Amino acid sequence: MVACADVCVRRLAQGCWPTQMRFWRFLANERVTADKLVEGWSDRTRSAAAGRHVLAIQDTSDIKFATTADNRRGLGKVGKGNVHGVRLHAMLAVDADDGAVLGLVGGQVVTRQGDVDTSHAKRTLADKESSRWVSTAEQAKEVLAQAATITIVNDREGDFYTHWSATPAPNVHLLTRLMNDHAVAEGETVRSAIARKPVAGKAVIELRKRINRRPRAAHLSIRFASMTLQRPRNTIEKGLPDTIQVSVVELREPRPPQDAEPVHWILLTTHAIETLDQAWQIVRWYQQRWIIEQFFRTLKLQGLRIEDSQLASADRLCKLVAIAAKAAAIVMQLVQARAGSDARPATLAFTADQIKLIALLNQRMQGKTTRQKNPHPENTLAWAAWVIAKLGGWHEYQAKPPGPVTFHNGLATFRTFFEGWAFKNV
Ligand SMILES: [Mn+2]
Repeated sequence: MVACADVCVRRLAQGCWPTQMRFWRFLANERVTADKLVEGWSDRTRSAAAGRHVLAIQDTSDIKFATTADNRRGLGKVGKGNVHGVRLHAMLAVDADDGAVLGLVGGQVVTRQGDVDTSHAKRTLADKESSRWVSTAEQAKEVLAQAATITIVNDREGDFYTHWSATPAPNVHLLTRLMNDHAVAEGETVRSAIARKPVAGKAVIELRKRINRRPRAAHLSIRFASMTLQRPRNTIEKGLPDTIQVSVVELREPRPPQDAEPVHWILLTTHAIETLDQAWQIVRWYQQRWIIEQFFRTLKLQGLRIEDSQLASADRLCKLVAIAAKAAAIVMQLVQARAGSDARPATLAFTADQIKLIALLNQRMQGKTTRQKNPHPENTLAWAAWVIAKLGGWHEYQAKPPGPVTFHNGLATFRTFFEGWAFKNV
Protein backbone atom coordinates (compact mmCIF):
# COMPACT_ATOMS: atom_id res chain seq x y z
CA MET A 1 0.00 0.00 0.00
CA VAL A 2 2.83 2.40 0.79
CA ALA A 3 4.71 1.76 -2.44
CA CYS A 4 1.54 1.94 -4.53
CA ALA A 5 0.03 4.85 -2.56
CA ASP A 6 -3.27 3.07 -2.89
CA VAL A 7 -5.59 0.80 -0.90
CA CYS A 8 -7.65 -0.49 -3.82
CA VAL A 9 -7.25 -4.28 -3.77
CA ARG A 10 -7.83 -4.56 -7.52
CA ARG A 11 -5.20 -1.97 -8.39
CA LEU A 12 -2.75 -3.27 -5.77
CA ALA A 13 -2.83 -6.66 -7.49
CA GLN A 14 -1.82 -4.88 -10.72
CA GLY A 15 -4.23 -6.89 -12.82
CA CYS A 16 -2.90 -10.19 -11.52
CA TRP A 17 -5.93 -12.33 -10.68
CA PRO A 18 -4.24 -14.83 -8.28
CA THR A 19 -2.70 -11.91 -6.33
CA GLN A 20 -6.08 -10.23 -6.10
CA MET A 21 -7.62 -13.48 -4.82
CA ARG A 22 -4.87 -13.76 -2.22
CA PHE A 23 -5.62 -10.23 -0.91
CA TRP A 24 -9.34 -10.99 -0.78
CA ARG A 25 -8.84 -14.30 1.02
CA PHE A 26 -6.61 -12.56 3.53
CA LEU A 27 -9.26 -9.92 4.27
CA ALA A 28 -12.04 -12.56 4.40
CA ASN A 29 -10.14 -14.95 6.68
CA GLU A 30 -11.86 -15.11 10.07
CA ARG A 31 -8.56 -15.57 11.86
CA VAL A 32 -7.38 -12.22 10.47
CA THR A 33 -9.07 -9.70 12.76
CA ALA A 34 -8.85 -5.92 12.97
CA ASP A 35 -7.63 -6.31 16.58
CA LYS A 36 -4.76 -8.58 15.53
CA LEU A 37 -3.79 -6.16 12.77
CA VAL A 38 -3.81 -3.29 15.29
CA GLU A 39 -1.48 -5.35 17.50
CA GLY A 40 0.91 -5.53 14.55
CA TRP A 41 1.04 -1.72 14.28
CA SER A 42 3.64 -1.40 16.98
CA ASP A 43 6.34 -4.02 16.19
CA ARG A 44 8.92 -1.42 15.21
CA THR A 45 7.73 1.28 17.58
CA ARG A 46 8.90 -0.56 20.72
CA SER A 47 12.61 -0.38 20.00
CA ALA A 48 12.40 3.06 18.34
CA ALA A 49 11.01 4.46 21.60
CA ALA A 50 13.79 3.12 23.81
CA GLY A 51 15.38 5.73 26.05
CA ARG A 52 13.40 8.66 24.60
CA HIS A 53 10.76 11.04 25.85
CA VAL A 54 7.82 10.00 23.69
CA LEU A 55 4.71 12.06 22.96
CA ALA A 56 2.00 9.42 22.57
CA ILE A 57 -0.58 11.37 20.59
CA GLN A 58 -4.04 9.85 20.23
CA ASP A 59 -7.16 10.92 18.37
CA THR A 60 -10.26 9.57 16.65
CA SER A 61 -11.31 9.98 13.05
CA ASP A 62 -14.46 8.83 11.30
CA ILE A 63 -13.81 7.05 8.01
CA LYS A 64 -16.91 7.42 5.84
CA PHE A 65 -17.95 4.97 3.17
CA ALA A 66 -20.66 5.35 0.55
CA THR A 67 -23.78 3.35 1.39
CA THR A 68 -27.42 3.26 0.24
CA ALA A 69 -30.60 2.76 2.27
CA ASP A 70 -30.82 -0.85 1.01
CA ASN A 71 -27.15 -1.59 1.47
CA ARG A 72 -25.30 -0.20 4.48
CA ARG A 73 -22.45 -2.68 3.98
CA GLY A 74 -23.03 -3.61 7.67
CA LEU A 75 -21.64 -0.23 8.73
CA GLY A 76 -22.88 1.72 11.75
CA LYS A 77 -23.41 5.48 11.85
CA VAL A 78 -20.51 7.88 12.24
CA GLY A 79 -20.44 11.64 12.59
CA LYS A 80 -23.62 13.63 12.06
CA GLY A 81 -26.61 12.81 9.91
CA ASN A 82 -27.05 9.71 7.83
CA VAL A 83 -23.36 8.90 7.36
CA HIS A 84 -21.98 5.38 7.74
CA GLY A 85 -18.48 4.15 8.26
CA VAL A 86 -15.88 3.02 10.76
CA ARG A 87 -14.29 4.85 13.64
CA LEU A 88 -10.51 4.75 13.76
CA HIS A 89 -8.84 5.58 17.06
CA ALA A 90 -5.06 5.71 16.72
CA MET A 91 -2.06 6.64 18.80
CA LEU A 92 1.22 7.75 17.21
CA ALA A 93 4.56 7.86 19.01
CA VAL A 94 6.51 11.06 18.33
CA ASP A 95 9.93 12.01 19.73
CA ALA A 96 9.34 14.93 22.11
CA ASP A 97 12.72 16.48 21.35
CA ASP A 98 12.86 16.41 17.54
CA GLY A 99 9.28 15.59 16.43
CA ALA A 100 10.29 12.39 14.59
CA VAL A 101 7.42 9.93 14.03
CA LEU A 102 8.53 6.70 15.72
CA GLY A 103 5.52 4.67 14.60
CA LEU A 104 2.04 3.63 15.68
CA VAL A 105 1.40 2.53 19.25
CA GLY A 106 -2.16 1.16 19.28
CA GLY A 107 -5.82 2.01 19.10
CA GLN A 108 -8.90 0.39 17.65
CA VAL A 109 -11.00 0.18 14.51
CA VAL A 110 -14.71 -0.29 15.15
CA THR A 111 -18.08 0.21 13.57
CA ARG A 112 -21.05 0.96 15.80
CA GLN A 113 -23.64 -1.73 16.37
CA GLY A 114 -27.06 -0.27 17.21
CA ASP A 115 -27.81 3.00 18.99
CA VAL A 116 -26.83 3.91 22.52
CA ASP A 117 -29.83 5.01 24.58
CA THR A 118 -28.69 5.17 28.21
CA SER A 119 -27.51 8.71 29.03
CA HIS A 120 -23.76 9.32 29.22
CA ALA A 121 -23.55 9.97 32.98
CA LYS A 122 -25.43 6.75 33.80
CA ARG A 123 -22.89 4.49 32.12
CA THR A 124 -19.58 3.45 33.64
CA LEU A 125 -16.37 3.96 31.68
CA ALA A 126 -16.27 0.35 30.49
CA ASP A 127 -19.60 0.91 28.65
CA LYS A 128 -18.65 4.20 27.11
CA GLU A 129 -16.98 4.84 23.80
CA SER A 130 -14.67 7.21 25.68
CA SER A 131 -13.02 4.18 27.29
CA ARG A 132 -10.86 3.99 24.13
CA TRP A 133 -8.75 6.93 25.42
CA VAL A 134 -7.90 5.05 28.62
CA SER A 135 -7.43 1.61 27.05
CA THR A 136 -5.15 3.01 24.33
CA ALA A 137 -3.11 4.77 27.03
CA GLU A 138 -2.75 1.37 28.72
CA GLN A 139 -1.44 -0.06 25.43
CA ALA A 140 1.10 2.78 25.38
CA LYS A 141 2.43 1.79 28.79
CA GLU A 142 3.17 -1.68 27.45
CA VAL A 143 4.45 -0.81 23.94
CA LEU A 144 6.51 2.16 25.16
CA ALA A 145 7.84 0.39 28.26
CA GLN A 146 11.43 1.16 27.22
CA ALA A 147 10.81 4.90 26.79
CA ALA A 148 12.38 7.23 29.37
CA THR A 149 9.17 9.26 29.69
CA ILE A 150 5.74 8.99 28.07
CA THR A 151 3.46 12.00 27.64
CA ILE A 152 0.00 11.05 26.39
CA VAL A 153 -1.45 13.93 24.33
CA ASN A 154 -5.23 14.22 23.83
CA ASP A 155 -7.56 16.81 22.38
CA ARG A 156 -10.59 17.99 24.38
CA GLU A 157 -12.46 14.71 24.05
CA GLY A 158 -9.79 13.02 26.15
CA ASP A 159 -10.35 15.31 29.15
CA PHE A 160 -12.34 13.40 31.79
CA TYR A 161 -11.71 12.69 35.44
CA THR A 162 -11.53 8.89 35.12
CA HIS A 163 -8.68 9.26 32.61
CA TRP A 164 -6.83 11.65 34.94
CA SER A 165 -7.19 9.11 37.73
CA ALA A 166 -6.35 5.95 35.73
CA THR A 167 -3.47 6.91 33.43
CA PRO A 168 -0.69 8.97 35.06
CA ALA A 169 2.20 7.01 36.62
CA PRO A 170 5.73 7.97 37.70
CA ASN A 171 7.05 8.32 34.13
CA VAL A 172 3.67 8.51 32.37
CA HIS A 173 2.15 11.98 31.98
CA LEU A 174 -1.08 13.26 30.52
CA LEU A 175 -1.49 16.47 28.46
CA THR A 176 -4.99 17.38 27.37
CA ARG A 177 -6.96 20.41 26.30
CA LEU A 178 -9.75 21.36 28.71
CA MET A 179 -13.21 20.18 27.68
CA ASN A 180 -15.69 20.62 30.49
CA ASP A 181 -14.67 22.87 33.29
CA HIS A 182 -13.42 21.04 36.41
CA ALA A 183 -14.06 22.09 39.98
CA VAL A 184 -10.83 22.94 41.80
CA ALA A 185 -10.14 22.80 45.54
CA GLU A 186 -10.46 26.50 46.21
CA GLY A 187 -14.19 26.32 45.43
CA GLU A 188 -13.63 27.59 41.92
CA THR A 189 -13.31 26.11 38.44
CA VAL A 190 -10.21 25.79 36.25
CA ARG A 191 -11.47 28.52 33.90
CA SER A 192 -12.19 31.12 36.57
CA ALA A 193 -9.06 30.31 38.59
CA ILE A 194 -6.63 30.57 35.68
CA ALA A 195 -8.22 33.82 34.46
CA ARG A 196 -7.30 35.49 37.78
CA LYS A 197 -3.60 34.62 37.47
CA PRO A 198 -1.22 37.32 36.21
CA VAL A 199 0.09 37.13 32.63
CA ALA A 200 3.45 35.34 32.86
CA GLY A 201 4.73 36.02 29.34
CA LYS A 202 3.94 36.96 25.76
CA ALA A 203 4.97 35.54 22.39
CA VAL A 204 4.06 35.52 18.72
CA ILE A 205 3.08 32.08 17.43
CA GLU A 206 2.47 31.08 13.81
CA LEU A 207 -0.94 29.43 13.48
CA ARG A 208 -1.29 26.76 10.81
CA LYS A 209 -3.95 26.87 8.14
CA ARG A 210 -7.19 25.13 9.05
CA ILE A 211 -10.46 24.53 7.25
CA ASN A 212 -11.97 27.67 8.77
CA ARG A 213 -8.79 29.61 9.54
CA ARG A 214 -6.20 31.36 7.44
CA PRO A 215 -2.62 30.98 8.65
CA ARG A 216 -1.59 33.96 10.76
CA ALA A 217 0.82 35.16 13.40
CA ALA A 218 -1.01 35.42 16.73
CA HIS A 219 0.12 37.63 19.63
CA LEU A 220 -0.51 35.45 22.66
CA SER A 221 -0.27 35.87 26.39
CA ILE A 222 0.34 32.90 28.67
CA ARG A 223 -0.71 32.15 32.25
CA PHE A 224 0.06 29.08 34.31
CA ALA A 225 -0.69 27.66 37.74
CA SER A 226 -0.90 24.39 39.58
CA MET A 227 -4.38 23.30 40.66
CA THR A 228 -6.19 20.49 42.41
CA LEU A 229 -9.06 18.95 40.47
CA GLN A 230 -12.00 17.76 42.57
CA ARG A 231 -13.81 14.50 41.87
CA PRO A 232 -17.07 15.27 40.00
CA ARG A 233 -20.14 14.87 42.24
CA ASN A 234 -22.35 13.12 39.69
CA THR A 235 -20.00 10.22 38.86
CA ILE A 236 -21.16 6.63 39.38
CA GLU A 237 -17.59 5.41 38.79
CA LYS A 238 -16.18 3.65 41.87
CA GLY A 239 -12.79 4.09 43.49
CA LEU A 240 -11.85 7.50 42.07
CA PRO A 241 -9.49 9.61 44.18
CA ASP A 242 -10.94 12.74 45.85
CA THR A 243 -8.50 15.07 44.13
CA ILE A 244 -5.89 15.11 41.34
CA GLN A 245 -2.93 17.49 41.12
CA VAL A 246 -2.38 19.12 37.69
CA SER A 247 -0.69 22.09 36.06
CA VAL A 248 -2.80 24.45 33.96
CA VAL A 249 -1.56 26.57 31.04
CA GLU A 250 -3.78 29.17 29.39
CA LEU A 251 -3.05 30.87 26.07
CA ARG A 252 -5.09 33.88 25.08
CA GLU A 253 -5.09 36.25 22.16
CA PRO A 254 -6.19 39.56 23.70
CA ARG A 255 -6.41 41.48 20.41
CA PRO A 256 -7.28 39.13 17.53
CA PRO A 257 -7.48 40.54 13.98
CA GLN A 258 -10.94 41.55 12.80
CA ASP A 259 -13.23 38.62 11.80
CA ALA A 260 -10.80 36.12 13.35
CA GLU A 261 -11.72 33.70 16.10
CA PRO A 262 -9.41 34.57 19.04
CA VAL A 263 -7.10 31.82 20.27
CA HIS A 264 -8.10 30.49 23.66
CA TRP A 265 -6.46 27.27 24.79
CA ILE A 266 -6.54 25.84 28.28
CA LEU A 267 -4.17 22.91 28.66
CA LEU A 268 -4.04 20.53 31.61
CA THR A 269 -1.04 18.33 32.36
CA THR A 270 0.49 16.22 35.10
CA HIS A 271 3.93 17.69 34.24
CA ALA A 272 5.05 20.08 36.97
CA ILE A 273 5.46 23.67 35.73
CA GLU A 274 7.63 26.01 37.74
CA THR A 275 9.03 28.34 35.11
CA LEU A 276 7.79 30.27 32.09
CA ASP A 277 10.03 28.14 29.82
CA GLN A 278 8.37 24.98 31.10
CA ALA A 279 4.93 26.47 30.37
CA TRP A 280 5.93 27.23 26.75
CA GLN A 281 7.40 23.72 26.47
CA ILE A 282 3.95 22.29 27.29
CA VAL A 283 2.43 24.45 24.53
CA ARG A 284 5.03 23.20 22.01
CA TRP A 285 4.35 19.58 22.93
CA TYR A 286 0.63 20.13 22.53
CA GLN A 287 1.22 21.71 19.11
CA GLN A 288 2.75 18.41 17.95
CA ARG A 289 -0.82 17.14 17.88
CA TRP A 290 -1.00 18.39 14.27
CA ILE A 291 1.05 15.27 13.34
CA ILE A 292 -1.92 13.00 14.02
CA GLU A 293 -4.14 15.27 11.96
CA GLN A 294 -1.61 14.96 9.11
CA PHE A 295 -1.75 11.20 9.61
CA PHE A 296 -5.54 11.12 9.16
CA ARG A 297 -5.23 13.35 6.08
CA THR A 298 -2.63 10.97 4.64
CA LEU A 299 -5.09 8.13 5.11
CA LYS A 300 -7.97 10.02 3.51
CA LEU A 301 -8.11 12.86 1.02
CA GLN A 302 -4.47 13.73 0.52
CA GLY A 303 -3.08 10.24 0.34
CA LEU A 304 -4.34 6.68 0.33
CA ARG A 305 -8.00 7.63 -0.33
CA ILE A 306 -9.28 4.93 1.98
CA GLU A 307 -12.83 6.30 1.69
CA ASP A 308 -12.94 5.28 -1.97
CA SER A 309 -12.68 1.56 -1.12
CA GLN A 310 -15.38 -0.61 -2.68
CA LEU A 311 -15.11 -3.58 -0.27
CA ALA A 312 -18.60 -4.85 0.52
CA SER A 313 -18.62 -5.67 4.23
CA ALA A 314 -17.95 -3.78 7.45
CA ASP A 315 -15.73 -6.53 8.78
CA ARG A 316 -13.40 -6.34 5.76
CA LEU A 317 -13.44 -2.54 5.71
CA CYS A 318 -12.31 -2.53 9.36
CA LYS A 319 -9.39 -4.79 8.48
CA LEU A 320 -8.51 -2.67 5.46
CA VAL A 321 -8.51 0.48 7.62
CA ALA A 322 -6.24 -1.27 10.14
CA ILE A 323 -3.75 -2.14 7.39
CA ALA A 324 -4.00 1.28 5.73
CA ALA A 325 -3.30 3.04 9.05
CA LYS A 326 0.08 1.34 9.21
CA ALA A 327 0.75 2.33 5.60
CA ALA A 328 -0.17 5.96 6.38
CA ALA A 329 2.23 6.01 9.34
CA ILE A 330 5.04 4.83 7.04
CA VAL A 331 4.19 7.53 4.47
CA MET A 332 4.54 10.08 7.29
CA GLN A 333 7.96 8.64 8.16
CA LEU A 334 8.95 8.87 4.50
CA VAL A 335 7.99 12.56 4.38
CA GLN A 336 10.07 13.17 7.51
CA ALA A 337 12.95 10.99 6.31
CA ARG A 338 13.46 13.30 3.35
CA ALA A 339 13.61 16.35 5.61
CA GLY A 340 16.10 14.91 8.08
CA SER A 341 18.87 12.38 7.83
CA ASP A 342 17.01 9.27 8.83
CA ALA A 343 19.18 6.17 8.78
CA ARG A 344 16.35 3.65 9.12
CA PRO A 345 16.35 1.06 6.31
CA ALA A 346 14.35 1.52 3.11
CA THR A 347 12.87 -1.95 3.71
CA LEU A 348 10.55 -0.23 6.19
CA ALA A 349 8.49 0.93 3.20
CA PHE A 350 9.70 -0.95 0.11
CA THR A 351 10.23 -4.53 -1.07
CA ALA A 352 13.64 -5.81 -2.17
CA ASP A 353 12.64 -5.57 -5.88
CA GLN A 354 11.39 -2.04 -5.44
CA ILE A 355 14.65 -1.06 -3.77
CA LYS A 356 16.56 -2.41 -6.80
CA LEU A 357 14.51 -0.11 -9.03
CA ILE A 358 15.02 2.83 -6.66
CA ALA A 359 18.79 2.27 -6.95
CA LEU A 360 18.54 2.39 -10.76
CA LEU A 361 16.40 5.53 -10.73
CA ASN A 362 18.79 7.08 -8.24
CA GLN A 363 21.72 6.63 -10.66
CA ARG A 364 19.78 8.28 -13.47
CA MET A 365 18.50 11.20 -11.41
CA GLN A 366 21.70 12.39 -9.85
CA GLY A 367 23.35 15.37 -11.51
CA LYS A 368 27.03 16.20 -11.78
CA THR A 369 27.31 18.71 -8.92
CA THR A 370 27.38 17.70 -5.25
CA ARG A 371 24.12 19.48 -4.72
CA GLN A 372 22.43 17.31 -7.33
CA LYS A 373 23.62 14.09 -5.66
CA ASN A 374 21.50 12.04 -3.30
CA PRO A 375 23.07 13.05 0.04
CA HIS A 376 21.85 10.01 2.02
CA PRO A 377 23.53 6.62 2.62
CA GLU A 378 22.36 3.96 0.18
CA ASN A 379 19.37 1.79 1.15
CA THR A 380 18.19 4.09 3.94
CA LEU A 381 14.67 5.44 4.07
CA ALA A 382 16.02 8.97 3.54
CA TRP A 383 17.84 7.79 0.39
CA ALA A 384 14.64 6.22 -1.02
CA ALA A 385 12.61 9.28 -0.04
CA TRP A 386 14.99 11.52 -2.03
CA VAL A 387 14.25 9.49 -5.17
CA ILE A 388 10.48 9.41 -4.56
CA ALA A 389 10.39 13.19 -3.94
CA LYS A 390 12.24 13.77 -7.25
CA LEU A 391 9.69 11.56 -9.03
CA GLY A 392 6.98 13.70 -7.42
CA GLY A 393 8.42 16.81 -9.06
CA TRP A 394 10.53 18.13 -6.21
CA HIS A 395 13.81 19.81 -7.14
CA GLU A 396 16.87 20.16 -4.88
CA TYR A 397 17.02 23.91 -5.66
CA GLN A 398 13.56 24.41 -4.14
CA ALA A 399 13.71 26.10 -0.75
CA LYS A 400 10.71 24.23 0.60
CA PRO A 401 11.10 20.53 1.51
CA PRO A 402 8.72 18.13 -0.26
CA GLY A 403 5.36 17.56 1.52
CA PRO A 404 2.80 14.73 1.59
CA VAL A 405 1.26 15.67 -1.77
CA THR A 406 4.64 15.56 -3.54
CA PHE A 407 5.25 12.14 -2.00
CA HIS A 408 1.82 10.94 -3.00
CA ASN A 409 2.50 11.98 -6.61
CA GLY A 410 6.02 10.54 -6.47
CA LEU A 411 4.75 7.19 -5.21
CA ALA A 412 2.08 7.06 -7.93
CA THR A 413 4.76 7.67 -10.58
CA PHE A 414 7.02 5.11 -8.93
CA ARG A 415 4.26 2.53 -9.10
CA THR A 416 3.91 3.03 -12.86
CA PHE A 417 7.67 2.71 -13.29
CA PHE A 418 7.71 -0.42 -11.16
CA GLU A 419 4.93 -2.12 -13.11
CA GLY A 420 6.70 -1.46 -16.40
CA TRP A 421 10.03 -2.56 -15.00
CA ALA A 422 8.58 -5.79 -13.53
CA PHE A 423 6.89 -6.47 -16.87
CA LYS A 424 10.17 -6.04 -18.74
CA ASN A 425 11.80 -8.59 -16.44
CA VAL A 426 9.08 -11.13 -17.24
MN1 LIG B 1 -10.45 14.44 18.28
